[in-house]
Amino acid sequence: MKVHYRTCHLCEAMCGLRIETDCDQVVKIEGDKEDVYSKGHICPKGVALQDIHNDPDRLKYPMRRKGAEWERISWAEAFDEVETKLNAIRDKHGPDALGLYMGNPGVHNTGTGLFFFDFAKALGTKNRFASHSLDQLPQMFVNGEMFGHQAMFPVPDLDRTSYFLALGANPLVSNGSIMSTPDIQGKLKNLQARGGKFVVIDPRKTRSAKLADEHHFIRPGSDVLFLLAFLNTVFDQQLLRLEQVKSYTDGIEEVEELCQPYVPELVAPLIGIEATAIRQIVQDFCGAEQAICYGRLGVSVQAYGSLCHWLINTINILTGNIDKAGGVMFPRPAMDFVKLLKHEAKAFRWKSRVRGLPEVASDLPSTVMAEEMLTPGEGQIKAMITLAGNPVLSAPNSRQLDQAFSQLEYQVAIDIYLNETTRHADIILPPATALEVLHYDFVLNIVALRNVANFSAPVFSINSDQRYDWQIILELQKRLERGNSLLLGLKHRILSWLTPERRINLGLRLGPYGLFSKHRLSLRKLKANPHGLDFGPLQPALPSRLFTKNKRINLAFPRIVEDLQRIPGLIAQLKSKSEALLLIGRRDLRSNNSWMHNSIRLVKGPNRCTLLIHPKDATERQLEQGCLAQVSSSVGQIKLSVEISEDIMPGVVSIPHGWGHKLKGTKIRVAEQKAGVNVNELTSEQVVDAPTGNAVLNAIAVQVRPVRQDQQVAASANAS
Ligand SMILES: Nc1nc2c(c(=O)[nH]1)N[C@H]1C(S)=C(S)[C@@H](COP(=O)(O)OP(=O)(O)OC[C@H]3O[C@@H](n4cnc5c(=O)[nH]c(N)nc54)[C@H](O)[C@@H]3O)O[C@H]1N2
Ligand SMILES: Nc1nc2c(c(=O)[nH]1)N[C@H]1C(S)=C(S)[C@@H](COP(=O)(O)OP(=O)(O)OC[C@H]3O[C@@H](n4cnc5c(=O)[nH]c(N)nc54)[C@H](O)[C@@H]3O)O[C@H]1N2
Ligand code: SF4
Ligand SMILES: [Mo]
Repeated sequence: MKVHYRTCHLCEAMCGLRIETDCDQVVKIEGDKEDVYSKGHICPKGVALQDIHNDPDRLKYPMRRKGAEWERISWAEAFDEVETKLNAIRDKHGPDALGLYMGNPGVHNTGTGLFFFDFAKALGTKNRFASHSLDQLPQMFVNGEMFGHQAMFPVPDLDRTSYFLALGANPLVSNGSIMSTPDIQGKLKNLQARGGKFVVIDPRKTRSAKLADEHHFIRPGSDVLFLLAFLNTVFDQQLLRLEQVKSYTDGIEEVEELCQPYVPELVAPLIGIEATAIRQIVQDFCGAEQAICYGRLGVSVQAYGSLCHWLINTINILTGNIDKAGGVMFPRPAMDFVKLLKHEAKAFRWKSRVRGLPEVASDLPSTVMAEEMLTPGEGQIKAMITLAGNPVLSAPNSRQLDQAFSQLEYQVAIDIYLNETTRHADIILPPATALEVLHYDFVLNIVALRNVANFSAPVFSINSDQRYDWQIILELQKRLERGNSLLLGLKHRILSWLTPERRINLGLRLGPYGLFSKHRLSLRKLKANPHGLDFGPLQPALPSRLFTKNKRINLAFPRIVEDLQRIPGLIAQLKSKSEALLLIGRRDLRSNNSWMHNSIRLVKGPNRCTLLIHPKDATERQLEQGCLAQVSSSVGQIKLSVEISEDIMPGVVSIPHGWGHKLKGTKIRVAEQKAGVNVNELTSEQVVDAPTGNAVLNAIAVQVRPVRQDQQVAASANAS
C-alpha cells in the first residue's frame, strides 16, 4: 500500500488530500490534516476523485466520428487529421474561421494552464472564448481598469477580519470562489467567535445565509442600487477612511457625485431591503476595525455585474479596507502568475464581428459564440476547438448553441467525456486527468488567503497510449502555428524542452520566494515538503503591486461612468409592475458545474434539479410539492418538479445549472439516468452586462404554471 499527498483540483479551495492506493486501486481518500493550507478539510467531491479515475465512460484514447458511431484511432492519425482539416479551413476562410473555447477545468489543470496561452496565440484567431465570460469577466474588467491587470483580484483576508459582507455568494457550498477557502465554515465560525459579524445579501436563504448573523433577501438584479446606496451613505455620514489610500487613488469626488442621487429611501422599495437596514449595515461595516465587502456569482452574472464589482472594490477602497490585514488584499504567489501574464492583461483591442462586443484579455464573450458560428460572412467560425468546456449546458440559450455546434464543418474536443458538447465533435482527443497528472496550483494561488505552495506528483502513471493535456496542446500548436519555419522549429523545440516540471521550477525559482530570497524555493524543495510550504499571511502590497501605468487607482474610469447611465432605466423597470417571477441559479455541494454527474456517489439520492419556489407563489399558481411545472422565458421552456420552500424570496424561483444530460449521442451513463433539465434553455445570450458582454444567468423573467396531469406522463420521460 502507498500513501500519496495531493492537492484536489476540482474547485478553488485547494484541499490537501491523503490518498491510499494499492497497486492501481484507490483504497481511501481523506483530508490531509498536515496540509499547510487546508488542514484536513475535504468535501464529497474530493472523495469522488476516484470515481473520475475509475469511470468506465471516461475517454482515454482518440476517437473519430464514423457516422453515428465512434472509432478508436491512433494519436498520430488523430493529429494528422486535425492538422489537415483545420489548416484547410483556415486556408480557405482565414484564421478567424477557427474558434476556441476553454472551459472551467482548464483553469484547474496545471498542464493546460501552462501551455494554453501560447497555443491560443498560435492559432491566430480573434474568435477565442472562455467560461470566464459566464462567470467573473465583470470582475476581471474592473480589476483591469482599476488595478491595471485583469488578474489582480482583491482577496478577502477572512482570517483577520471582523466584518464580512457577502453579496451573491454561497461559499459554504461553493467552498469559496475568487477566495480559495477550504473549510470556509470553520473560518466564518472563527470570525463569529472573535466577535465579528457575517452578513449575507441573497434572494435565497442559502446554507451560508443560515450560518450568517444577518441575512437580507434582495430582489435579484438590484444589488447595484444597494451598493450605490451603501456608498451614498458612506459619503453622507462621512465614514470614509482615506489615510492609507489617498496617496494613490483618484476620482473620489467624482464617485461622491455619481452616487449622490441614490439615497437609501429611494432604493429600499426597489430592492426589498429597508432604508434603516441599509444604513445599519453601512454603520456596522464602517464601525468594524476591519471589514470586507465581497461579491460573487450572484452579482457577477447579472445585467449590472461590472457596476456591482466596481462598487464593491470602491467600497473597500474608500472605507480603508483595501490592502490591509482583515480587508481585501493581493497575494504574492510563489509562482507569480499575475506578473507572468502581464503582457496578456489587455482589453478592448477588437470587437466581435456580429454584435460588436469587446475582447477582454484576448477573449470575446461566450454570449456571441453561437452567432459567430451561425452568421455567414467573412470571419464566420467554421471549426471549433473545445477544451475542457461544456458550453452546450453552461452557456445561455443553449439550444441555439447546440444547433450552432451541430452545423460546424469540423469540431475537435479535448475532453474526457462524450457529453452534450463533445457529442458534436468530429474527433475527441482525451487527455489524462485527475489522479494521473501532476498538479501545482499556480492559478488559484492568486486568490489564496495565504501565500502557500504545494506540488502534487501524479498518483498513477498513464499507459503508453495515453497523453497528457499539455502534450496534446503542444502537438496541436506545432502542427497549426504559422510563421518562419526555422524560427518556429526552434521555438517548438524550446517549448517541448520546457516540460511542466521545468516551467514550475523556473517559475518558483524566479518568484518572490525563490533564488533571490531567503527561502530559496525550488521544485525540489517543494517535492521534499508533501504537505506544502506556507509563506505566511497576505502582506500589504500597494501601490507597488499596481499594474496601472501611473501606479494609481482611478475610481471614476470612463467605461464605468458611462455604464451608470443605465441606472435610471433599471429604476424605471423595477418600478413597473410585472407578473413574472425572477429566476436565479443554485449550486449543490455534490455538483461541479455540468461534469461530475457521472459519479454514483455524487448523484445518488433525491432529485436535485428542481424548481425552488416560495409557498405564496406556489399557491397562486396551484403548484404542489413534487408536481411538474412548466417554466418559460423569452427564449425557451422546460419542465421540472416543484420544491416548495420558505428559503426562497417571494417572487423568485431557483433552478440549478449543469443538468439536462439526456441528449442523443452522449455516453455518460450515470448522468443520463439522473438527467435533470437544462436551465440555460431559459437564459438569453442577448441580455448581457453592457461593458463586458458577460452572460446574464440570474434575474431572468419567467412564467411558471403547472403541467396538466395528462401532459405529465409524457414530460416525466424527459425530466427525471
Ligand atoms: N445558468 C447557469 N449557468 C452557468 C452557471 C450558473 O451559475 N448558472 N455557472 C457558470 C460558471 S460559473 C461556469 S465556470 C461555467 C462552466 O462552464 P464550462 O466550463 O463550459 O462547463 P463545465 O461544466 O465546467 O465543463 C467542463 C468540461 O471539461 C471536461 N473536463 C473535466 N476535466 C477535464 C480535464 O482534466 N481535461 C479536459 N480537457 N477536460 C476536462 C468535462 O468533461 C466537461 O466537458 O458554467 C456557467 N454556467
Ligand atoms: N459544490 C460546487 N462548488 C462549486 C461549483 C459547483 O458547481 N458546485 N462551481 C464552482 C464555480 S465554477 C464557481 S464560479 C463558484 C461560484 O461560487 P459562488 O458564487 O459562491 O456560488 P453560487 O452558489 O453560484 O452563489 C451565488 C449566490 O448568488 C445568489 N444570487 C443569485 N442572483 C442574485 C442577485 O441578483 N443578487 C444577489 N445578491 N444574490 C444573487 C444565489 O442565490 C446564490 O446563493 O463555485 C465553485 N464551486
Ligand atoms: S472543497 Fe473543493 S478542493 Fe476541497 S475537496 Fe472539495 S472539491 Fe476538492
Ligand atoms: Mo465558475
